[in-house]
Amino acid sequence: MKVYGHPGSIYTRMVLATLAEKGHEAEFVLVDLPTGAHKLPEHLARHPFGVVPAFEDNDGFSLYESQAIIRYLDRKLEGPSLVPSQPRACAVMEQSISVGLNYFAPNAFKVIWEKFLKQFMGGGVVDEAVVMAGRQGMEKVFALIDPTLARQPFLAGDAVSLADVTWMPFMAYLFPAGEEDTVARYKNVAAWWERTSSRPAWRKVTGE
Ligand SMILES: N[C@@H](CCC(=O)N[C@@H](CS)C(=O)NCC(=O)O)C(=O)O
Repeated sequence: MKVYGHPGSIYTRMVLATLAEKGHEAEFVLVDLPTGAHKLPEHLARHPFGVVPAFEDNDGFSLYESQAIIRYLDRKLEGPSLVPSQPRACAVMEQSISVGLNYFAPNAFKVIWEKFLKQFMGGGVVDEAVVMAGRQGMEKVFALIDPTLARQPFLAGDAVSLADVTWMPFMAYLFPAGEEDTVARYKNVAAWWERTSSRPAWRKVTGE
């Protein structure tokens, strides 16, 4: 199996975290985002929208889009299931993934971009209005999930799932972006982050 991506890429990390939680490895093929390798014909053949990650199984079966890849890996590989088997629990996981991708991620990314990534991509002054808007949107989501995380250790219940795998790569960049105080205001979110980010699987993803 091959994963085409970049080790710092949020969406690539969802795939790497899934593999690590399942206890599997894949060949990692670097697509060097800073040099624009993702826009070359070679990569466009793997991903028509020219982003990472892309995936190829041993028999040549290929996929793009992280959500499709992580579901495929979960179903195909042996190891702990990352999708609850009961219909309601599974729907709750999907709801959490959807909240993560549609309401948390765009807001978190505004803050991550302004306060962390922008400096590596040609600089420019931090737009405080964008940071404020992003932080506000993010806090609305944290306020929603904090009581849930008081009752259960992981986003979808008692076990780590694809929901945690989807949220974690965004969460991780809030810290180099200097948002630890924002996270700390939601003590159950902070405890969840401590719990999930100290897992060997996540440490493997970040190379710690
Ligand atoms: N919907 C895609 C999003 C992938 C994505 O946005 N990847 C980023 C890296 S985290 C990327 O390749 N960005 C390069 C670009 O947009 O030019 C997925 O879930 O896989």
